Amino acid sequence: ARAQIGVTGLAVMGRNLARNFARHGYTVAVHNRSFDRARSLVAEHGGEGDFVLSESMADFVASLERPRKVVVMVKAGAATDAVIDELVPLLEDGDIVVDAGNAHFSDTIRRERALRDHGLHFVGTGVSGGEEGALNGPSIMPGGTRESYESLGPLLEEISAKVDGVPCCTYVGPGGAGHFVKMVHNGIEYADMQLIAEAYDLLRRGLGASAAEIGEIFAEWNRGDLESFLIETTADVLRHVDAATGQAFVDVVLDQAEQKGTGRWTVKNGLDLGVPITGIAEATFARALSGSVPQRTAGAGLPAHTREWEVKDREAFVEDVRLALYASKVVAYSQGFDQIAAASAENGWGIDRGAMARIWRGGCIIRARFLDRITEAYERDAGLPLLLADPYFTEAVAGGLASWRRVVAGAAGSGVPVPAFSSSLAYYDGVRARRLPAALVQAQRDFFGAHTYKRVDRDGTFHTDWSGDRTETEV
Ligand code: NBP
Repeated sequence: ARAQIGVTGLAVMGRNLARNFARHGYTVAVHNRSFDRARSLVAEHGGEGDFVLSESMADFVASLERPRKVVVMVKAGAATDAVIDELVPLLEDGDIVVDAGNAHFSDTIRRERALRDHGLHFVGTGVSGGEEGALNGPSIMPGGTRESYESLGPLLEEISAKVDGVPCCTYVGPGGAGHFVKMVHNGIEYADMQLIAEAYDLLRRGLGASAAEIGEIFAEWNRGDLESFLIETTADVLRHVDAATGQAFVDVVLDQAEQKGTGRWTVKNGLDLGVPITGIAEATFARALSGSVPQRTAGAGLPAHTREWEVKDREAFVEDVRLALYASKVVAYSQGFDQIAAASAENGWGIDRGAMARIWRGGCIIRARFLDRITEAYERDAGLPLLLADPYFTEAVAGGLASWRRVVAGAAGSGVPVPAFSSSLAYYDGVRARRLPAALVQAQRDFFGAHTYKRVDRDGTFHTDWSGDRTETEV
């Protein structure tokens, strides 16, 4: 046994993770169900480091130093269970199985319990950054036992992305915590992308600007608070010209966004936890609307009753959109971090939200300058109930409020759909309201369902006899 780490599942992701380990000087055992993939990895990249090639799972396991560390990087779902079932009888007490695929956290909770009964550590790990990240440094979100992190963590930190020399990998929490955080990361990514798309649409319709011109605006934005991978790639995509037609590339792409499902998972979980993640939900539904072809066909040409968007000062308008984008983005992140806090409390995961923002600064799709500000906010107050209430963010959003309101009102008046911008503003106004019309909703619930209500002026739970003499009783 001489390999320090093993990777089984050598499609794009596993292959690149294995190469990443090898390039960092580790001896890497490699295995794949169909041997060809394993053989070609070593044939093509064997020179990058020290690989131990095995055809059978038994040889692969035997080639690993103890405690064995096996990274499973196969298709999420049944394939992961199949590989685990094959691995378990070959492993020994204290060995570590790392599922680096995109598992749903509930599967991870189930698998972690099952492997614990076998004396094994199961580490459900979020890995973000796609192919490129896997090879050159992803953001890594490992769950499982703290004990497993002691031997596994240093290897994962070594191959992760680094920002200011700090690894984009840290222990997240027990059980399904790692995959949960990865799920919310993806949900936030949905929100971020939708907000950027809305900003683009506003600029396009408000200014009548070309895609390339808007690309320049995004490139400029990338030099300020909005600096991020997604803004940078947006600038790049918008300036790209389609070779076949000579048109702006974005103009020849069909306007129907697809999804692999992690946004949906995040929204479902938000509903289960009762956490209003409206930014992520609007983004997920916006993709669904874009793909609702029969509805869009039937709806095209519905009356609009809009007015022309008169942009008098081009620069001021661009700045309004920028500030509205930033404020909406803060709301989406604030909501996502609430979701992490709620799940962490419910499952006893003890997740440090500031550390999550820190490990998202590099390697992953939502990497951004402003994540530093989030880490700082949770360092000031680890139990912060609302990111928007951190002094830095309160001030940052306040500075853009007038712009945000102008943009959302202007969009409504001229008929530009901005579900994520407007719902973020509605959330902001809701969360800062001292009194909400929920009082009426609760009164109605008591009226027709005898669901009772509480009063603002005294303790207790009450019901009014609505169908009788309307006397109030304490229940
Ligand atoms: P795929 O998701 O396409 O899975 C292909 C791999 O799964 C191959 O190695 C294949 O073996 C193996 N496999 C299958 Br399918 N069924 C199997 C079974 N019953 N037993 C053993 N092996 C089986 O690979 P990927 O795109 O590299 O992604 C790997 C994981 O990483 C997924 O969970 C994915 O969601 C996640 N992820 C992907 C990205 C990305 O950007 N692609 C990013 C982050 C996370 P074979 O070669 O013998 O068919």
